[in-house]
Order: sequence, then C-alpha cells, then structure tokens
Amino acid sequence: MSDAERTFVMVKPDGVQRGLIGDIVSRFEDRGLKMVGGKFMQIDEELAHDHYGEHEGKPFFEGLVDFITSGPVFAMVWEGQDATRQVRRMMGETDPAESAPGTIRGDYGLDLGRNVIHGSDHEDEGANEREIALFFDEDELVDYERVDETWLYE
Ligand code: IDP
Repeated sequence: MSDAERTFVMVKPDGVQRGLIGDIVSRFEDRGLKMVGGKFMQIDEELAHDHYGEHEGKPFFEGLVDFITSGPVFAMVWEGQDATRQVRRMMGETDPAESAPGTIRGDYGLDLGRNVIHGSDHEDEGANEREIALFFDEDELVDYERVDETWLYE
C-alpha cells in the first residue's frame, strides 16, 4: 500500500441520535478502510473549543459548540491509502444541501448545522494527526492486519 495514513472521523450527535453509526461504519469498512480506533463518548466544552478553535469568533461558533456537546458522539480513527482525502470525498461537502447523493452528507442531511459527520480536512496539513491526538491516546489505537488487505491493494 502506498500513502497509508490515518484520519480522524466522528459521527456527530445528530448522526448518533438518528441511528446512523452502523451505516457510516459500514460504508468505510466496505470501502476497504480499516478502523484502528473507536470511542463512544461525550464531548465537553473544553474539547469542543480545542477541536473547533479555528472557528472561534464566527457567528455560528456558539451554536456549533452547543450542538457538538449536546449528546454522545462516536469518534473513530480510520487507516488506509489516502484515507483523509477519501473519507472527505465520501462525506460530501460541508453543506449537506450541496452534497451529491451517494455521499454521507448528501444521503442523510439537509442543513449545514446538522451535517451528521466530521472528518479531518485533507487540505489542512497535519489536521488528521492533530485531531487523532486530541481524541485518542496512542495506546487506544490498534495495529493489526485486515484479512482482505492483500485483495484491497496491489
Ligand atoms: P467541515 O466539517 O466540512 O470540515 P468546517 O468549515 O470545518 O467544515 O466547519 C465545521 C463545522 O461547523 C461544519 O461541519 C458545520 O457543522 C459547522 N458550520 C460551518 N459553517 C457553518 C455555518 O455557516 N453555519 C452553521 N454551521 C456551520
């Protein structure tokens, strides 16, 4: 495999409440990505501010923090070739209304403030590693081989 990398993904509170965890995990599994970390958890104010710090001061920031701390999330780390960019492609655009059918946000959302899923931004160098470190300790990530790996990569 070339370009193997890890990326941070999270089913947001709306996705958890709507029972979409299983479907979202299946999509990444079916694609051939490998889950190497997973944590069902509640985000507190401090973590919300750390995670979304780049948006502090924007008009939607307080609403975003309220939303992301409003209920449990399912935080994950997925590994695979070009994982960060491929997850973003599978997610669709930030606004579900602009997301193509077939993408996660395009299939499950209509509103910008309820877009079901977060994935590290592939255009922000190092965002994946930063976000993984924010949510997971190193010993919570598991190294293993999937049985189909030789059939997924040339
Ligand atoms: P991303 O989640 O696609 O990476 P970002 O621009 O990093 O998009 O924004 C983070 C999150 O903030 C979005 O997923 C969305 O939930 C929320 N958000 C972004 N822009 C707006 C807005 O204009 N109104 C309300 N919520 C927004």
